[in-house]
Amino acid sequence: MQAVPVLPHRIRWSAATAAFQVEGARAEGGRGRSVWDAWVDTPGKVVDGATAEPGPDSYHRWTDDVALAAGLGLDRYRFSISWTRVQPDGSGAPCAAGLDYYSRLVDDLLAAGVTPFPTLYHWDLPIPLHEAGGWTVRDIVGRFTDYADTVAQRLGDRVENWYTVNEPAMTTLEGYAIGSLAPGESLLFDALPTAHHQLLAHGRAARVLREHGAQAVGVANNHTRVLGLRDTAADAAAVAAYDAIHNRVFADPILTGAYPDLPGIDVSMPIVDGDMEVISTPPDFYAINFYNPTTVTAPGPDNPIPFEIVPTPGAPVTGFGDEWPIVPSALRDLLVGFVERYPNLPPVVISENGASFPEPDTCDGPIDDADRIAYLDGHLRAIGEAMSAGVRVDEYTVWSLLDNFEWADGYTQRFGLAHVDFASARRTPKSSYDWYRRVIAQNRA
Ligand code: GBH
Repeated sequence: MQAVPVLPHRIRWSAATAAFQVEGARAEGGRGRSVWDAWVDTPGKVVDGATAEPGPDSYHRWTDDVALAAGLGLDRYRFSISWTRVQPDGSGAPCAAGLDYYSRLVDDLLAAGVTPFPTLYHWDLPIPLHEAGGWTVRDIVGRFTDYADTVAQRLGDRVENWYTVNEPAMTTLEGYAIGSLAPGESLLFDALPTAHHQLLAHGRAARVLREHGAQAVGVANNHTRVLGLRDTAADAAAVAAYDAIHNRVFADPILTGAYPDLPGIDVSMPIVDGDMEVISTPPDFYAINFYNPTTVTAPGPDNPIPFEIVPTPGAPVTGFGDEWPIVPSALRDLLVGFVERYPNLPPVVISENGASFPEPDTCDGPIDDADRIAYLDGHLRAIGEAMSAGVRVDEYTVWSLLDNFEWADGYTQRFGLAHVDFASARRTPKSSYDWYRRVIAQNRA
């Protein structure tokens, strides 16, 4: 058996899920509907018409998830809270059953020795708020802050660490710019104000959470290392443009207090006096979801977009194909590049990292997911190299604790350390689960 990676310093170990992807039970407990309910109920939006129900059915089987987390020896478990379970219409009085569910989950995690690390918003925007303009309008900021306050009133006595918003870049780019994820808008660059409203919602919610005793609050930003296809000035310009729109729009405001220049993109952010101070309140940690690099090249002459995304030459790929090249060194380079770009970078939390590969729908025992182990092993070694080069990394999180509903890809992409038979919701640890358990134990030894 190959030795597991051992990092140069001790870090915390975690694994993640998100409410819509694991809970099922969409009509139970007084839960309201989100843009993702509308999306899965629209024919043709999700592969095989999957509706996220029952899925892993964590609304009923959360104790199985707690047992999986404890069995790994996790320090922390990252899960998300469904806004529509807590405030079914996105505002107003809380729904007791929703808050009770998360309160039990928190209690059971603590009893199992696992620290809860919830995310307030992992893409499930309540429908009434979407109809009022969603993340395109400033009103959402106050709604989100009120939601954060409602959750913190109930859980703040036991939860000290919070993620506010998951991957604002994906909501802006996939949700509002190109429409490959809910709510499915095609605003192109006019989607950029949704970035500002998400970051401001984070900043305001962070203040409220701290008033309720929170110790550490951050955004979980999705970042990619941007590579040029060719070594030309035109491709370097394409790299700068894509890096600005995917990475810097979401990182610079937090870490420098200003948006980057967006060459070739004609849009201004809806900034009101004081916003940037709220957004750039020094964060306790900087969370990064990392999956893959992105290779770009200069656009063709009639392309209004200043870059073109192309497959990464020579890279093996995950179950997503060319969209998802496997290049672990890109994570090292990204982390080292971040410290160079943002000298005041706080300790980094890797809030998601993982991969999907084709796996069977049913199994009689542990699936031998050697490809997932190789992916995680490579990325942990890349993190170790970044740490040795001076990057402070405090925590690492695998996406995902268990197979779940993979958004537009339904149940066709499995990311779990544990296999889920979606006909019975039975969980079966894969080889990678045992491997991750050994990684955690060895790194503590
Ligand atoms: C993260 O997104 C999410 O936080 C998490 O919920 C998700 O399950 C995980 O990573 C794996 O994807 O081509 O229309 O099918 C990372 C960004 C967003 C990239 C969805 C792939 C596919 C959209 N991912 N996207 S589509």
